[in-house]
Amino acid sequence: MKKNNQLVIISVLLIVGFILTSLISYFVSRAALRSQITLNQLPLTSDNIYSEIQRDLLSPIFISSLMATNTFLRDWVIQGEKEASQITRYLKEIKQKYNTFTSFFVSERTKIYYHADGILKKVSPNEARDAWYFRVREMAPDYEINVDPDMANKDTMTIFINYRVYDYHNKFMGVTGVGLTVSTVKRLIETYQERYGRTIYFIDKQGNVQLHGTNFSRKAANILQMDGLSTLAADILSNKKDTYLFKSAGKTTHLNTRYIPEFGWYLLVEQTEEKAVQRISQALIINLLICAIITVVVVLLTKITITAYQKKLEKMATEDKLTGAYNRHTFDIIYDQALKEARRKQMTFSIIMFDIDNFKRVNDKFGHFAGDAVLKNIVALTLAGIRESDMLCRWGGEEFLILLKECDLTNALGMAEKVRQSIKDAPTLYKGEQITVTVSIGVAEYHPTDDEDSLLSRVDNALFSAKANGKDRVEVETVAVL
Ligand code: GH3
Ligand code: MG
Ligand code: MG
Repeated sequence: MKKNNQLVIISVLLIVGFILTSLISYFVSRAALRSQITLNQLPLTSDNIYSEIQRDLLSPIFISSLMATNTFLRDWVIQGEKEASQITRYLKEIKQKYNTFTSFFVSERTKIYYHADGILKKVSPNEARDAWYFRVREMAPDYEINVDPDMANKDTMTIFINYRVYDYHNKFMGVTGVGLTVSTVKRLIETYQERYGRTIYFIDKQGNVQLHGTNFSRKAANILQMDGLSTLAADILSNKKDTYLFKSAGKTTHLNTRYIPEFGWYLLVEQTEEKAVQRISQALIINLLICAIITVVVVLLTKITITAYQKKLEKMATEDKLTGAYNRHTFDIIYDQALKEARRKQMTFSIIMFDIDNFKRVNDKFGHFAGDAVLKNIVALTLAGIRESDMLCRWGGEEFLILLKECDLTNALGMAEKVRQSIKDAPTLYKGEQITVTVSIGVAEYHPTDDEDSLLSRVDNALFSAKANGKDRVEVETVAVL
């Protein structure tokens, strides 16, 4: 019972310890992973995309500035915009040479919109689509970058560089510039999506999705209507912070936002943590499995060790070290049981007591170790001669007791004689010497009037008689009948 308690405590300690360390390492890893996503991966992606966009815009801005200061263009306008073919040829050359998506000029005087393929229309302040022109006309900086559908190209989403044009007296005379498709930005989005499983898209200041990759799975067109994002929309659109965490379709999603002033848009980079967390979860399961195996092995080993140790202790407590016969302490217990049993069941039992004759001489002649060998040999011989239910005990130095259960005096006498003879007949071999010893034996049978001492003193007397009567013999002492 105690042994099992210890095992239960060890198991519980191991299991609790293992589970705790495994869980702690799981949560630490997950926190590290999350901060890596939010502090590292997403901002880096956002930075990269932003710097690519800026790099892509650099050369169109330069081209547009050249167009705005081009003397041909300005002279042609000053001279009254006579031949439209001249300006469209110029715009076409710009478009072809610099591989832009479109190129244009809008005249302030005539409000005509010229582009590479001819005259498109006249811009009007009443037309919402032309609002950009009237905005640029009023603005202070030399140019703006604007993302709009291109009227000249089936309303393809286009990044326009709108550059103000002045005549030689610094008077505003129109707007020129080039347009680029958003395909480069789109390609960038795809690359990041494929390589890192990130979702990248742009929203305008109202939250409308303006640009996204091919596998964009959100159904709503505005983040205000998006699952998980709607509650964050206000913060995102006011640029309150740049990292967010939300649940969408049951997945924990990390979001990084960045305002792109060139477009007036927000760049949103999202990543779910499920895949990466899955790896950590697998590690957790493997950890727990290993821990379970270790626990089972440790508990088994402990059980085996404790059992073996306990057996050893039991042996030490009950047996005589030299001979392996029972010790006196054990004899007391068995003897007590035998007495009680005999009284209760009205059964009999007998006791044999024997002492080696002239043992001192053996020690003197052959040495103490030879004496030990003789003692061991006698125990072996005796054990071979008695029944399994009989119990041999080393009573003193070279004195032994045999408790014979359910055995009357006659049988006990026979047994004693057998023991005496077998010892006499089998000398002990020690370092080439043959040591023959004899034993004197006393026998007594239990009598219902016996207490603990009386039976033992009878058998002791019997042994004394055997010694007195010449040793190497068996004597009996019976209860004196009054
Ligand atoms: P007796 O026939 O009268 O019994 O003569 P004895 O020589 O056997 O006399 P006694 O019983 O007095 O001597 C017992 C001797 O047994 C003395 C002691 O040194 C020896 N002895 C007791 N225990 C051990 C033991 O464990 N090993 C050895 N080698 N000798 C022991
Ligand atoms: Mg003796
Ligand atoms: Mg003795």
